[in-house]
Formats: sequence, structure tokens, C-alpha cells
Amino acid sequence: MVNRPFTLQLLGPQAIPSRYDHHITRHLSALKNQFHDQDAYHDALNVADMLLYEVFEIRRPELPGELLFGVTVIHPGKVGDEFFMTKGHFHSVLETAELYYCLDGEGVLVMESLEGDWAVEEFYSGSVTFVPPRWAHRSVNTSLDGDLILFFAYPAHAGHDYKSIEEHGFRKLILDGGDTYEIVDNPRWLPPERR
Ligand code: M6P
Ligand code: ZN
Repeated sequence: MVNRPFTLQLLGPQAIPSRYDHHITRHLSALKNQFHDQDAYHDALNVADMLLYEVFEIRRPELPGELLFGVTVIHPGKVGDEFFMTKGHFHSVLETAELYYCLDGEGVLVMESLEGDWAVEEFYSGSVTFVPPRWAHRSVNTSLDGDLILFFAYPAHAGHDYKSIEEHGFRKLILDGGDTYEIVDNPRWLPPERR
């Protein structure tokens, strides 16, 4: 990799970077056991393995001091009454933070610490959200009208740890409450000391 400064442009309505190294697409099948209405999940999956979100990543060496960054586009939609969302993860290197800059759309970042503390912060065009080290994070598009478009950056050696979220989900679910979204308890979640 050539170690020279560079500039990118975020092009088009989805702010796709003018150059990226990795295009990750996540479909419904990648979020097994995550949506609380499992009947709605399997019904939807029987119709089509829909594209929920995509990540355009600018790759850098996965070394301390480097940054990984890019744009995530979460498409609008629901499974049952639960909005489309990312899988969510802890960082494998727990002592690493992450930064999000919302380019367009409406949504929330659901977070929780290893100790079970939780937070929900709103995304809106121009908002910047800081994820502290040791907090898992999941982005949710709470609008049914358009994409949620997020620029992100985090230390390149952080890595993704999906295991505990795949098993227990997040402590809080984000559901469509009609006029607005609702934050409700996830019945499948277990406090860390009971796992
Ligand atoms: C953010 C970043 C990426 C991540 C993406 C999708 O934009 O945190 O590193 O890959 O969201 O989230 P997930 O990996 O949980 O599917
Ligand atoms: Zn992350």
C-alpha cells in the first residue's frame, strides 16, 4: 500500500466514496436470530433475502496508529415492527473507540457496555456520534422513507467481535411505534453475570 496522503469524494445520493477497497453487503440471512419477531423474519426470508445494508470501506493496514474508514448505507425497511439495522459488534481490541458522522437520513446508534450499561443516540444529518472504547454498537435506520448514510472511522487494529451479539442481541430493541420509534427491552438479552 502506497503511504501517501489522499483525498476522496463522497459521490451521489448515497455518498459512495470515489475509491474504496471493500464493498460489504449484508442481507437478511446475515441477521439470523436478531429480529425479535422470528416468524416475520422467516416469512420475509422465504420471499427474498433482502439487502439490508452495505459498507464501502477504505482499507488500511490493520495496525495501531492507522485508521479504517468508509461509508455505511442502511436501507429503509422493517422485519415485523423492527427497523432494518446492522449486525452490531464489540471491537476485538476492546480499548478502541469509533466515530460516526451522519451524512443523511434518520436513525439511532444502539450501544451497550460489557457491564450491561446501555445508550441510544440519535443520528440526523450533520450529527457526530462518539462510541467509547468497550461499547458494542449497532446502527438502526428509523425512517421508512430513505437510506441512513453514515461516515465512520475507527482504529485499524480494532477488529470485529460479533459473538455475544449473535447469541444474545442488544439489551434494547428499536421498534416502529407509529409516529416515532420505541426503545424496548430485548427479552432474549441476559445480564453478563448470567451468561
Ligand atoms: C460501521 C462500521 C463498520 C461495520 C459496519 C457494519 O460502519 O462499524 O466497521 O462493519 O458499521 O456493521 P457490522 O459490522 O456490525 O455489520
Ligand atoms: Zn465498530
